[in-house]
Amino acid sequence: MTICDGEHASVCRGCHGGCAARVTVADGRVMRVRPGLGSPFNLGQMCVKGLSIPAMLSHPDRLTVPLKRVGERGSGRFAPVSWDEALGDIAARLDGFRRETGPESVALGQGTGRPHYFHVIRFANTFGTPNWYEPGLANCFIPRITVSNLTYGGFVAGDYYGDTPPRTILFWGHNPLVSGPDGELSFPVKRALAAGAFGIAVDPRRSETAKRCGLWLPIRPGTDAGLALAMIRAIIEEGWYDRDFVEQQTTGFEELRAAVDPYTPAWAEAVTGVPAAAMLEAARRYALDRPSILDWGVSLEQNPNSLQTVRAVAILRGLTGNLDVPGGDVFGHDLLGAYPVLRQELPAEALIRRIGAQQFKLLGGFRAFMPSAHIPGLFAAMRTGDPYRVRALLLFGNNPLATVADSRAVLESLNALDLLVVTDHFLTPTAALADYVLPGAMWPEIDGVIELPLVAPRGVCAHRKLVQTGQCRQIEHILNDLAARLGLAGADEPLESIFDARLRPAGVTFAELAEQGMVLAAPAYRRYLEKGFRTPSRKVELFSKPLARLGYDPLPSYREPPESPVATPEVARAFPLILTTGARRREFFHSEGRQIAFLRARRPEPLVELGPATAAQCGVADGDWARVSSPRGSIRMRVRVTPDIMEGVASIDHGWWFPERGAGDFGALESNANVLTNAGPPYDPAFGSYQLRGLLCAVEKE
Ligand SMILES: Nc1nc2c(c(=O)[nH]1)N[C@H]1C(S)=C(S)[C@@H](COP(=O)(O)OP(=O)(O)OC[C@H]3O[C@@H](n4cnc5c(=O)[nH]c(N)nc54)[C@H](O)[C@@H]3O)O[C@H]1N2
Ligand SMILES: Nc1nc2c(c(=O)[nH]1)N[C@H]1C(S)=C(S)[C@@H](COP(=O)(O)OP(=O)(O)OC[C@H]3O[C@@H](n4cnc5c(=O)[nH]c(N)nc54)[C@H](O)[C@@H]3O)O[C@H]1N2
Ligand code: SF4
Ligand SMILES: [Mo]
Repeated sequence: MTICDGEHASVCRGCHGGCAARVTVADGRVMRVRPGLGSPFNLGQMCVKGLSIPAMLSHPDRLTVPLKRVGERGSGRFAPVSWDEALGDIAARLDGFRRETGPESVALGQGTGRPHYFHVIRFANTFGTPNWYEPGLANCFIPRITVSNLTYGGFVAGDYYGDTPPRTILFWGHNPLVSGPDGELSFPVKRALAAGAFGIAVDPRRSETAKRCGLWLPIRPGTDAGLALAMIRAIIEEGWYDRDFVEQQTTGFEELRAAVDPYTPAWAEAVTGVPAAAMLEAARRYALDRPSILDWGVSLEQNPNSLQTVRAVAILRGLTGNLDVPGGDVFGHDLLGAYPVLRQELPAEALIRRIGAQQFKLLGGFRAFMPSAHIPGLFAAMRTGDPYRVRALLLFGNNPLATVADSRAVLESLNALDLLVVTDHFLTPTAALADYVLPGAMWPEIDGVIELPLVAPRGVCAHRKLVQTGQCRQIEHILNDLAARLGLAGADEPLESIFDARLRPAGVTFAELAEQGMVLAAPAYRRYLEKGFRTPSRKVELFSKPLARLGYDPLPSYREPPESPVATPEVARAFPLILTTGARRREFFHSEGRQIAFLRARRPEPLVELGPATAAQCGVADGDWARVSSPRGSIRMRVRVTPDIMEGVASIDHGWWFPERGAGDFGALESNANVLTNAGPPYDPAFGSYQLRGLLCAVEKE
């Protein structure tokens, strides 16, 4: 159903989503988008990405019909075909792979936090393949979610919405004023800082968020566990911890105290580069100037020590009692029921064949929160056939050539496939390699339900399809169509009845919620006083027995990044700078948005940021084009010299390609951060996280 002309309440899904929006439709087209009013999450504001949606919807390069490849792979030559022909052929080929080499030889991939997230998992389960992925997971959010569950029995996010504002906010490897909706939207964070909360930023860059903080702790990328362990030690030794909370609500305090003993402030200063006085000041304020929020980011996960890094930071909340209190970090409410992903349809033997499941138990194994395949392993299986050949890949809103580590290996893997199907909004470098490219709908063109904040929900919203562009389809409908052709379970269940079933705990139907816009749960605090925490001991587990049982260290520890001046001094001679990649930019969501003129005008080129002394050392000046190299390859980036970055560090944008050059030559590897990153071992032993931050590089004038 499409809706008639006029202004409609909707919800932006331009990133992980959730801003209330008002969409003006005329003649079946979106003419204008404005922020919706009344949402506590976006406070009547939207970002530039969200406001770019009219330009995205009607962009001349937009995919509007299914395409079939007619030239060589990579030639960029496609011909339009009907949906029936495309899906008929894809289904027949999937059926063939299923019979010839087993369903696990077909893999599914999707982008980060998409509206169709659970439906892709549902399709994988009913098709019988354990091999699905999302490009984050091992490197984005699964460590934070799993560690929160293990340590305090649920995910927490900052309480920016209640009557008690936070007094201190510790931003750790996180820049929410730009990156927004990962646990919070930017707008309430900005409000809390403006209202006087004292900010502390742990970041090699003085980021947009750090600039509004009272204390900036510039840290050597990849060494966060060292700083967190030293802060734990200081909080214990100085007696800054919450004695009552620790005594009554935690287990393993003495074991923790002994484990952190070696991590003195002097040791941590030498390892992390953060001055000891600043780290003590940060620890004291976070522990004592309460309530405090600890807002953590993806930087903690994009390294091969993600489990223990995230654990060390998570423990700070448990020691200081900043958990589940007004103005601290709070648990979510179960406003939505589980999505029917039909997990029972996936046979037990398939689970064992999931790539990476045996090795990375908290990513792909039975104890994993959302079991998925290990991306480097899966892409290796495509090109090497080890442990078996993955022959087909169906992608739904994912651009691995830009966003997965080691782009050259990704390219080789994609080229080795028998079938690559990409559903996207635009012809991306990845889509240009596909056998079929399918046109996906954008958020004003779909029905959806979303919880907010995304990870510790307090509210739930719904939005309806408002317009139709060309033959674009909502991905859940594409998957159901394929499922019907393959005779899979649940193919005919209407999306609206899934939404209705999920919304039962919120007490509304999809139709009602789309009409009223949002249901908010009343704030609730200190629920642990009644039932304890949802861990085996009912306490905050500073020492984790479940981790020990799985063969992982029950207490956090520091490991030097495997490629660093300390670990590999011989590599550091040729590549003397510390590399970090992917700090978010307001204008772009990962590899998206480069074709939108007003976004591109604001940020026309890929940047490498360097401090003045480092730039001088490398012989580059602000505005130069430079070669940035790592042991894996080299790319070109425009130099920005700024005092707002730690000396000795190079921070580069990720997600770059050049849509204006046309298919076949998108410049996919020219300025692509992932040419420099590492998809090889060592991996985090629990999650299989690989290295996107804390590597080595060199910069020289082009
Ligand atoms: N070097 C480096 N690499 C990184 C990171 C980093 O920090 N550094 N960050 C990593 C992280 S945390 C993540 S989550 C990943 C993100 O990786 P991706 O999810 O792959 O990134 P995107 O560029 O957002 O999305 C890929 C494609 O999905 C399409 N798309 C978006 N939404 C939809 C939709 O609703 N429907 C359809 N049909 N298509 C859609 C877009 O047009 C785009 O072409 O990148 C990772 N890669
Ligand atoms: N505009 C925009 N918003 C986004 C996205 C986007 O692409 N664009 N992507 C979304 C996704 S999928 C994600 S995962 C989130 C990520 O969002 P965040 O979690 O905020 O992560 P980043 O912006 O990648 O990095 C945050 C800060 O960490 C710093 N940093 C880099 N390396 C290290 C390190 O080793 N240690 C420490 N302590 N800090 C380091 C960077 O300088 C940066 O300022 O953003 C989401 N929101
Ligand atoms: S923050 Fe995300 S949801 Fe909000 S306007 Fe921007 S893109 Fe849309
Ligand atoms: Mo992410």
